[in-house]
Amino acid sequence: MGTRDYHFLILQNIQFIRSISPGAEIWVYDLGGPGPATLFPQGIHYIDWAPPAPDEDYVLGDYSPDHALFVAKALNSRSSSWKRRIGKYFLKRFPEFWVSRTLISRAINYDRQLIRKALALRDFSKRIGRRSFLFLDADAFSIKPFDEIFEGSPDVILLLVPEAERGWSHNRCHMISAGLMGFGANPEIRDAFFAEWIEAIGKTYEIMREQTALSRLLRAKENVRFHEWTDQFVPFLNRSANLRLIPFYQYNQPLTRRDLQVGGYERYRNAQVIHLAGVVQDRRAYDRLLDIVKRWASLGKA
Ligand SMILES: [Mn+2]
Repeated sequence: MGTRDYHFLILQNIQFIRSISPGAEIWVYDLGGPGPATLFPQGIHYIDWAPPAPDEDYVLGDYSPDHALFVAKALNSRSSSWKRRIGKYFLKRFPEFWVSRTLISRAINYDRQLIRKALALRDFSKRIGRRSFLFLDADAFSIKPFDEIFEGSPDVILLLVPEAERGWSHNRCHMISAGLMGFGANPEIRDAFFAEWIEAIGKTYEIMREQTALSRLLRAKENVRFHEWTDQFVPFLNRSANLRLIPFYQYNQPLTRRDLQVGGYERYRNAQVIHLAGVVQDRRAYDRLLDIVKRWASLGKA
C-alpha cells in the first residue's frame, strides 16, 4: 500500500515477499494509482485506491488551526536535516506564510493517507472472503519467514511495543503499531474489527491517528492485556475476536537514516521484518539501507 512515491518501495517489497514466500498471493493497494499497467510484475493483483472511499472525508473530520499546525510540526520533524530546519523555522515564526501553509496541507494529507490505509483494509477484508491475510506497509520488508504469527489461527494480529517504551500521553501514544497487521479467515469478525477501528479513527485527533486510535480503542475495552503472545478474546461489535499481540521489534524493526549515522544496527539482523520508515524523502539513504537489508535477507545469500 502506498502513493506514487512509494512505487519503487512496493516493487522492492514484492521481491522480498516472493523470496521468502514464493507462493504468496500479493495484492497492491495503490493510493496514488492508477500506475502504468506494466509497472508491477505478473501475477500481482492491483487495486487503484486513488478514488476516495465514500466516508473518507467524514473519518478525516475537521482540523482546528492549532491541531493542523501541530501535525505539520510533527511530520516536519521526520524530514531530512536542512528541510527540517527551514520548516521548523517557518512553522514556529510564520504559521500563516505560504511555506507553512504548504507544510500544513501536506501534513493533513499525510493523515488522510493513514486513514485510507484503514479504509483499504476494510475493503480488502470484504474482497478476500474466508481467507486469512497479512498487511504490510510499502516500506516494511519481510526478510525472514514469519508464518508462526498465524499459528493457532488468531483473528487479529497486532504489533505491541515493548513495555519499557509504552506510553499513553496525548499525542505520544505508543502501544500498538500498524506497520504490519494480520487477520484470520473469519470475515464477520474482521468486519466488526474494522468498523470499530475506523469509527475510533474518526474521533481521534492525535498524531499517527490510525494506530493511536487502535491503541486507545483496545485500552477502552475491559480486560485487554497488553502482553506479547498471550492470545485473548476481545469483543468488537457483537463478535469476539481472538487477539494476538506480537513483539514490535521482531516483526517491524525500524532501520532509518539515523541508524546509518549512529551505527550498531547489526543487532537488528535477526528481525524478521525491517521497516525502512521515512526513506521516501531520502533516496540516497534508502539505497544504503536497502543494501544492508538485502545482506540480512535470504535474498542476499544467493
Ligand atoms: Mn511505513
